[in-house]
Amino acid sequence: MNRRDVLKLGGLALAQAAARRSPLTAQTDVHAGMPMAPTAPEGRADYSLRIAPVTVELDPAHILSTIGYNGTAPGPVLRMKEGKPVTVDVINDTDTPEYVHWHGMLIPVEVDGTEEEGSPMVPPRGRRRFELTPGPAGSRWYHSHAMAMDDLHKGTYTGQFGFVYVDGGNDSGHYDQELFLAVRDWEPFFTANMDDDDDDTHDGPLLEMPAKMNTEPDGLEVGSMTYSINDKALGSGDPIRVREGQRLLIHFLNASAIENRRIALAGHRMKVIALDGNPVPTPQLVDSIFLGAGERIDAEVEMKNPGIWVLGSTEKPIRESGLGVVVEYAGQHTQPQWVDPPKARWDYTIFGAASSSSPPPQQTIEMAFEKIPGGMGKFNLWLVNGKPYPHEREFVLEKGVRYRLVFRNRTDDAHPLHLHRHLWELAEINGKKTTGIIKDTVVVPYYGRAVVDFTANQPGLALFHCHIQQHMDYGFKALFRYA
Ligand SMILES: [Cu+2]
Repeated sequence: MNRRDVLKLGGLALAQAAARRSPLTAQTDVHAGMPMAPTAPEGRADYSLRIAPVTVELDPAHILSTIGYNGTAPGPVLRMKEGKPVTVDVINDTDTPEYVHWHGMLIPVEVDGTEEEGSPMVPPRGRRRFELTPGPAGSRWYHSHAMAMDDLHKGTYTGQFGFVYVDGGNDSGHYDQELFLAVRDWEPFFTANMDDDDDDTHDGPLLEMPAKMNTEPDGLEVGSMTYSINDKALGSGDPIRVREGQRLLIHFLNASAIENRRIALAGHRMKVIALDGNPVPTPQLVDSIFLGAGERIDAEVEMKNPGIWVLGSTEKPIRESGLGVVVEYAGQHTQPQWVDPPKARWDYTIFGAASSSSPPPQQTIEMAFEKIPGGMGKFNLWLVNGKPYPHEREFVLEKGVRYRLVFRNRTDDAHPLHLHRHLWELAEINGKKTTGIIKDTVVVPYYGRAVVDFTANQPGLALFHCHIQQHMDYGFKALFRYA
């Protein structure tokens, strides 16, 4: 038993005790009166997803048991046509209720797949048919939206994730290869001394640093033992085989429940063309990309540096624990090479437009985030505007109004914030203005500020939350509703 195992076991017992004391485990019942989809569908659906235990062989030394879709983790890449309605059967071969969320789609609460919004669950050992109209076009993804709390075998800690690519009919298609690469952490464990790998988000002013810091000791957080891209650890499985002169389109997804990540392809620069599946106004070549949990990036890569290279995490210990894949040019026989990319801070605003074509916001909603340190053996709690979930009637939208959300991050972590069933436009990151970047998730830098605008055009409940599962489960969420 190594040190990490000890931490894992000790932390688990302590964490379970903490969870029993947490007032946030109690859920409000929002199911009353919700329309339910038929549970015994007739005929074949366009897609079916079977939720069941799977084995994932990251490499011969790391064979994991988790829950996946259709016998694999990640699940299949689902391709759908924008605006063409589809049916999806979800079959739940587990003993707990499940929710399949379609991240980045503009769809009604009945199919959005969250307990908080009142979407119908897929019952244990049961099934449910969903009907949805995919959109907008671009790289979306599907994943479990079950609460996990202190159970590291539930929700996004499991292998229940996969890409869904919505074809808008105008993809250029001038690529020699199209790859879907999901970045993952595995074997989560509770830890009291978390390395903050995700704090590499800015060197700007710490606009939201509190004058008086809370110096209480932090509670337990979640770390990981092993990592992968899709279902393989670096060096295991097939390399990505390329030829000189090819152009690749890579769809990246950070499907981690736990961490934001920086990724690079040694020997190459990548041209970012879309963020969260939405084309950016100004594509840019970068040495590395930064993906908050839940975010996607589409990048073009020109293969013009023959060799055998590593595409993976820029952090050596993470890469060496599996987060990477070998990219091999035809006819090369060297060892895979890694080269650290130049240090650069991630800056969304370089992909923005020079001038705005959006209407100005009519109303502003302030959202300040705080962490209440849990102390030894317990979990931290997260507050939005000083209060825990559910913020019953705090965030009420009027249909048709354009809102500005001001995110004030008064914590020492970078949080990937996500609003369901809506897309927002980045307006400001740490005081730096931008326009034209459409996203569904944004990383608000530690002690920093992000400002986004969106038009309230999706009536129904909409869940807002941090995409780090533990943060969401312990208070970092709020429900938006329409008047
Ligand atoms: Cu968070």
